[in-house]
Amino acid sequence: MSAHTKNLRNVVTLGHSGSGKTTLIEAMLFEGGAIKRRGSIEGHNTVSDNTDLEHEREATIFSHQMFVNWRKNKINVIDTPGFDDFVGGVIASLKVADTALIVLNAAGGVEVGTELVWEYVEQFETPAIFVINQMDHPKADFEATLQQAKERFGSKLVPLQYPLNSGDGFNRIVDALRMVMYEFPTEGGKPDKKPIPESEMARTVEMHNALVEIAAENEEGLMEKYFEAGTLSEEELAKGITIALAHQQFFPVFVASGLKDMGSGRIMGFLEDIAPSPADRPNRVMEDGSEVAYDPNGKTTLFIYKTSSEPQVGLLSYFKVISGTLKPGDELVNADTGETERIAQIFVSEGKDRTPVNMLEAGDLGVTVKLKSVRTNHTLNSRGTDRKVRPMQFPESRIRKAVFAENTADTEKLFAALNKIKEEDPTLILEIDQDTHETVLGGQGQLHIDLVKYRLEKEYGVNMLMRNPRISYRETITGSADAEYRHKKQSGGAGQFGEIHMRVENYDEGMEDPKGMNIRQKDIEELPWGGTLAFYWCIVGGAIDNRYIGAIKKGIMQQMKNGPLTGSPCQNIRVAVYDGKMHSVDSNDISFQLAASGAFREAFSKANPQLLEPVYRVEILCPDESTGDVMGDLQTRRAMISGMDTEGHYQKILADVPLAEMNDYGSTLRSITGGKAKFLMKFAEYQLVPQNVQQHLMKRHAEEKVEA
Ligand SMILES: Nc1nc2c(ncn2[C@@H]2O[C@H](COP(=O)(O)OP(=O)(O)OP(=O)(O)O)[C@@H](O)[C@H]2O)c(=O)[nH]1
Ligand SMILES: [Mg+2]
Repeated sequence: MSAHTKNLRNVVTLGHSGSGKTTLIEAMLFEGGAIKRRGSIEGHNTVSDNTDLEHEREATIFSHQMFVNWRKNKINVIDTPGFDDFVGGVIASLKVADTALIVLNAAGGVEVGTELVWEYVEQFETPAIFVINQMDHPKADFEATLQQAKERFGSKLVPLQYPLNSGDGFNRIVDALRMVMYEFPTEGGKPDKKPIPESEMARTVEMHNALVEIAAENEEGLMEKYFEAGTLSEEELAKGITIALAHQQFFPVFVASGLKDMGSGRIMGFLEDIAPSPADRPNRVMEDGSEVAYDPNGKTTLFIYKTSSEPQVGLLSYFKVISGTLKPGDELVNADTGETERIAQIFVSEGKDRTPVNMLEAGDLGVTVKLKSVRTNHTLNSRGTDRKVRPMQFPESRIRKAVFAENTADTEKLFAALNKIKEEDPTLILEIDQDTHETVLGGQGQLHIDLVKYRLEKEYGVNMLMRNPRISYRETITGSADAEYRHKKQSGGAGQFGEIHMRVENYDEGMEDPKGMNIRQKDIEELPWGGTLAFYWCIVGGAIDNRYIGAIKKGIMQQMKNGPLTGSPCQNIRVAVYDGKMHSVDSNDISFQLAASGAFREAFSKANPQLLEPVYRVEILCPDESTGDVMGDLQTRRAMISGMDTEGHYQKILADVPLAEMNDYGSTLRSITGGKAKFLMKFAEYQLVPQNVQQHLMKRHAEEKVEA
């Protein structure tokens, strides 16, 4: 259960939902002897999909860590959800995997889920192996799937195998690396190795030669030998393609049927012979740029890639040993919190089950319990080591809902439960919007949010309601205006007096200083809600004492927090205070604060105030045939299309879309493309709101003010 670094293979399965990842892993575990009988998706008894939620949906929702021994090697396998709403599991798994196993459905070709995971594989620079799976499916089409994959992923995709038959009777695979034909018994499992039929020889030799060329191209010494001898030995061939795979110069394509248990043994053999161990991967680059090798004799460092909680057990922390050899009882320091953690027990994970082990070498994956301060993305080090693994970045929310408890009395319970669920799921965001004061839950899609709601009810007994959240608008001005404002109060006791003359203008970074003013002080301030206040103090002849600057700025800021149009924060404004009056007895901070507020309000209102709305950069990937529908829908959302790119049979559309128009976009996109499109969104900037929308929002604000 423990293995040396060089005997480890860390594999992540990736691919469109339903391509057969979980089923294929089940076959691998069975062939490697990790399980005595193969479970199935419909039987709700696979090692990977082991939660009630997954049984109910018959799909993977969480990433799951398992392992299987294959000859001398330990293959750690992480299964990931193909459903895009759970992309967090894909990112976390790729972070610790050394090889990606990309599963394609031979009956479906390159589906959009595969497109998206490919982008992550490229980002992480993970060596990748493709499997054209479900060859037993009546509609399986190896050639068409391979063709699509080549068109999309490029010429580095090279088949190592092809099927001799497909559909119901599928049982024969020709292997061009080993130059053999595998013939499977009807029940699958261990194939007979047979000579390649004469009629297939020419094709297989051609494929074999293509592999020899890849090997030769990727190692200088081999190229010379290849030229001299016209071929390479088996060993040289293996060495060459090992290098090519490790450097993402070669993506081999395998053939399999996970359901019929055909082909998984050969894939594991390839993982053993050719795929990189952690020791063969480039050094890990830490946050400070330093490099750490997967060295079992180095100082111990762990990286936490996932946490989850289990009733009775508490928090489980899943990790990769980045360096050193971890043993039970080790004391490690959390580089993110400074807390010392004692690792009482270490386990290897087998889906739902765990087995304690007495050591894990660098590169291995494991799980531990009861750590106090540990969260996803944390690094733990042996004392005296100061490493921090670069944290994973997760995509921004693609759906946002204002949430509240059905019974107000449950509010505290709801948020405590949400915080717990969020701890296990870094793609879930829970925040109180500073402007709208709503509690907003952000996630990756409707299903993601629905599952949270479901868990709250089932596991925590609390009902959550949701609605589309209010948008945080901003206010600015497009013109320039002056105002003079006097604050004066003389009833009873001490009086108050302050008078301010100011000019407000729109502020643009890098603009020239205001003309005709005597600038005495200039403060460019980043506002807590985004944007800038450029404050110019241009008082001459001591009309207002310098000691009131603080109070005056405070007055301006108070007004800016609560803009005159809709009560939204103001931004990108330049204020020049150039004149005023003070009184030797009655002037004080509060007088000038109020005068500044008043002057700002007046000037702002005269300077052509405008509402700004958050605009998101949306990246959509959709099949060619749906492009028209997707564009048509975008037009109804006030979108500005900024780019289009062809990627295989897909179009990548870039558009800037106001957040107010993005409600439930995921569901709409799914319905207009039959679930064949994906999208990402990221805040871009605040932009002016069209006049009609501004009028509507101001009216709504005025009505709400009256109601309040
Ligand atoms: N005919 C056939 N069906 C398969 C094969 N592999 C999986 N299936 C079926 O396809 C469905 C989905 O299989 P899964 O293994 O759950 O696919 P997955 O890729 O793990 O799906 P997600 O977890 O949603 O990403 C199930 O009904 C399987 O029985 C195969 O090789 N041949
Ligand atoms: Mg699955």
